[in-house]
Amino acid sequence: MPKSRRPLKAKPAAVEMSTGEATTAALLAHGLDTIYVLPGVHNDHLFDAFQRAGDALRVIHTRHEQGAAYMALGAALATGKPQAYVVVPGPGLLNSGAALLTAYGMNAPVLALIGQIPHAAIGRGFGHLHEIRDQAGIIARLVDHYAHISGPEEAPGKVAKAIMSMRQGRHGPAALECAIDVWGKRAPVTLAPPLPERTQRIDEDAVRSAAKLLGKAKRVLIVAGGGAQDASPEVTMLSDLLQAPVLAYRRGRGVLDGRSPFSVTLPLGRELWGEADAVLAVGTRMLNPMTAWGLDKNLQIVRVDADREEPARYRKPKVVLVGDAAPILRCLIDALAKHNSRRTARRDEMLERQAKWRARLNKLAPQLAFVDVIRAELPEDGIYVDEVTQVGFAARLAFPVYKPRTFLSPGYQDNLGWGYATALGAQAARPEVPVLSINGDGGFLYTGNEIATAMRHRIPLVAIVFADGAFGNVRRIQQELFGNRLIASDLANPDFVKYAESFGAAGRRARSPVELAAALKAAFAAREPTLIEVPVGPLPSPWEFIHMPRVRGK
Ligand SMILES: Cc1ncc(C[n+]2csc(CCOP(=O)(O)OP(=O)(O)O)c2C)c(N)n1
Ligand SMILES: [Mg+2]
Repeated sequence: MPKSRRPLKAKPAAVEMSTGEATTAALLAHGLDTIYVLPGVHNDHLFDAFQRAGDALRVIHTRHEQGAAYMALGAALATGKPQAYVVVPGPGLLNSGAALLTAYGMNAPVLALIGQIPHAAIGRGFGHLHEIRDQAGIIARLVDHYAHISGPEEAPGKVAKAIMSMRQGRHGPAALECAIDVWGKRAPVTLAPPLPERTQRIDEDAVRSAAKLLGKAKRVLIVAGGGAQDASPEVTMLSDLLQAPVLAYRRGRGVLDGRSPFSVTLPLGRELWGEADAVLAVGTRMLNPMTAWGLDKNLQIVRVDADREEPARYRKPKVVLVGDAAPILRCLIDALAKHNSRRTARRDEMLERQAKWRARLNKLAPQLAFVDVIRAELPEDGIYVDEVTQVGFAARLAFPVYKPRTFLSPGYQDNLGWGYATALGAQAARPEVPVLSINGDGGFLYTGNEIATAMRHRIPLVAIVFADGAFGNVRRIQQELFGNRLIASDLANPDFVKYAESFGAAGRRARSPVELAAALKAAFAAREPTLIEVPVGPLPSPWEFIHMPRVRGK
């Protein structure tokens, strides 16, 4: 037998490259093929490395750093995979801050690559361009994993660790910082493959306890959060085995197909919470149900969470299962074979209760008419990106989501203005499916400048602006709770159709749900950047369906 010429485990050869090149090579080795950026002198050598990477790396430059960071966030949420953005230090970092904060709150794998002043000057307060006091400290407060790259040889390892931190355990953002005079430094570098994922150990005793508890319970409610997005088949099967409705309000939508009568949002979810004798919470903080709707000793809780700290943060549950949801739930399904009770089918009951609540929600009929049109026109696998606006609030209650990762809602930050740029990132990362961004006129102009980015990079995002000439939500609160003493809530708007057209994008106006249906049909067929203005008047308040009183406990 001839001797093999290729040793199986050869140590990869060192190649001389710059820190920027080593970082770029490491990002590519981890499967990142797009990067969202706003350049500047601190990162010039990194950008030169991007340029040299050629077609291997798509570089999408935005018009504001928040746009770059939100785009990376939208791409991460739409794909479930790590995404990265690059900004200059100081103002660049701070401009991206709200998006990074939101990525943290949403456990989204977003990597921030941030420039720095000259290495030797860091911490000395000389007043270099874009200097900010204790940048490392500021970043470290925003993300769980932060590292400083001090030279080319350490870049691959630091990128690998950062990316590992973003997808291991509780997912989330990470940041890497590098000085202006270090990105271009050259040295021999050994590139390494991505770190192997650690296999998780599942606590079989806890699985058995959970199966016994849930198997015996008469009325189980499943609560799904963002951590359940990759466990859709398992949650669906458990819902069936336990005849348990699945409550998801924002981050867990689409885990159970919204066409199932067992798929529940608010307010029906609260009613079911009040009746449940057991809850299976999957990848959710469950803050609102526990604190607003109440707890008592008749409600036994099983929590599945990737973060060991999370389950007992507010109240210690009966059973805790730590790790990724899907494999844990598969073990739970197996264990239930032995412990589950015989159950009567709840399908008819759920159909009836869904219909009853939909009738009560008719108070929001003006918004719901738009929600229904959007659902009818957005294809089954289309991605809907939420905003802090009236039609958005109604959609959180009544928009049926068919598939995981197709309803992106900003989580507990609920930060106005995240929507357009986040949707642009989702569309850049998932060019094969239509993405729809909905906005109020207040929120839209936070990142509406990124229509320029949609045009420059031909990203065919379709967006709606519901224009009521106001921070409508704030204005209604002032009217209803503060004796109509209006302050800082009226808006002077551009003509949004002309605004879109001035960028070369398609602008349309739709004055009714019927006209919106036609505009959406045309926009999804054209596949070009489109902005649809929908003029609206004041809309009825959704809050009685969202902030609901206690149903159990004291
Ligand atoms: C970053 C941020 N700033 C402020 C707010 C407070 N806020 C909530 S809703 C709202 C007004 C939204 O106005 P608009 O986008 O026009 O939607 P509308 O309520 O009019 O439909 C404001 C200012 C917020 N949620 N996030
Ligand atoms: Mg408004």
